[in-house]
Amino acid sequence: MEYIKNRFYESAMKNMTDLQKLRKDHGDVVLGQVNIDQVLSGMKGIPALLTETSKLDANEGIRFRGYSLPELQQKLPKMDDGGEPLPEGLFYLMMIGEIPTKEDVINISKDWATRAHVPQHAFDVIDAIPKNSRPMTQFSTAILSMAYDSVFMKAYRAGVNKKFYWDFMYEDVMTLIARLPRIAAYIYRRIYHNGNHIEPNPTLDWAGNLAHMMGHDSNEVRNLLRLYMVIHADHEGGNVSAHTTHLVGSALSNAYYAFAAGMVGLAGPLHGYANQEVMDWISEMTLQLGTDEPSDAQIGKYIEQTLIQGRVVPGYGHAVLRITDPRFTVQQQFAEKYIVNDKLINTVNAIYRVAPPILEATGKIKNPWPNVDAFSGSLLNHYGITESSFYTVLFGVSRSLGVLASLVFDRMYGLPIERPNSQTMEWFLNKAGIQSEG
Ligand code: CMX
Repeated sequence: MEYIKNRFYESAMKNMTDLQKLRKDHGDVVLGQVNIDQVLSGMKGIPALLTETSKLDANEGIRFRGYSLPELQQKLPKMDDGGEPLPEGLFYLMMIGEIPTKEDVINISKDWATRAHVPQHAFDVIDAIPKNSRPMTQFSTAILSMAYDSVFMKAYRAGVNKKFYWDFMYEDVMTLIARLPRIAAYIYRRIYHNGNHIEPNPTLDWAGNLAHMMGHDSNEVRNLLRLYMVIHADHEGGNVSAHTTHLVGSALSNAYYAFAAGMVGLAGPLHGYANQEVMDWISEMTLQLGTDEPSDAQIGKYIEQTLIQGRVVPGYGHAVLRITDPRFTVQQQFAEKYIVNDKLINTVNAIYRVAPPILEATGKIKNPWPNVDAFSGSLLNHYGITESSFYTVLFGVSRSLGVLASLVFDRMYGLPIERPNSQTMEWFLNKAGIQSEG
């Protein structure tokens, strides 16, 4: 729909003058100092990226274009009263910077429905991969296989002027987002339901259709997936999936390449795979203890054992946050609203009581509080989506909204190829004024 594209163009163009002014007249403004610890601890805290879609505050959590998650639950359009916000609305907000009307959201839903057809070769590629390969392997490979369809790549090869790159990137981004629920559901049904696939229903919203195609088609699951897609959509620009998508895109790789790379990053256990790890860790605990209703004392001992083994407690800690992740809290509230007495959710809540003081007492873990992944698996599990090895794929479908919106901004702003400077150990030793002891 040209309407959304035009609105994006108008709103993003307003920033172009600022961007040009910043680069031309204020390029020498110093943004801060970088110390050795920041570089050697994963570039934490270095302001190095321009990302419009969302901003993370260590002590408050994520804000999308200025709106916190509870505010978005209030303000974004919903399918029905009392339901959860539609991810289409969040996408609109990230792209345009304004809360959409219900009509805007329906426009996006319809646009995505018309683009949702997945080419047969993507299914063939999935089917050629061993069924027991990781779902994220199948997901990222299928995304990569669709690069064949990239209109950006074709336009680039045809020599289109760079000022129009954003337009072709927008087209690829919209098409790719539209196709992801079908790809994800296909992988889900292939692995866990004997390839018994469910055709899409184009009258449903993006997340509702995903619930439908996965075969978990109740109103509550639709609402859960709408919420899930909103809360996982973006976490400013520096996290591994967002940064990777941006970095690969900076080489003018198309959206399929860039997003597939971002998804491979999301698949790591310190990032999106943590949602499965949480479930595995709890399963191991209940198996070892011989009960699915462990006491706080038992949980505490298990956490200590995990730390002694030199493993991480999955779902806890964060590279930026220094509080309980609001995405955790929102899911906890969803459980309180809809679910009565689920043993796994009780255990997740008990871990939340027990883990923070133990993690804090180590003296080295900077954030002892739970992140988004600590809760999500238990909610999905409650509604019968018990296949935890699939959970990171759901995270990936959601993450497309933020990182692909950012990719359109990147091409709109004409951001250049990313190329930070690297140094040898000798250089760092010289800077520190010390000699090698090796
Ligand atoms: N359990 C045990 N140790 C932990 C820990 C946890 N949950 N969180 C941090 N630590 C450790 C680190 O491994 C590090 O140890 P070393 O000094 O021995 O290397 C030390 O505490 C300091 O780490 P930090 O500065 O507090 O945390 P980082 O920024 O390096 O890492 C994160 C952040 C999320 C990778 C880390 O907290 C972690 O591994 N958590 C568990 C995995 C997880 O839940 N990841 C999901 C994050 C959200 C997401 O992206 O989806």
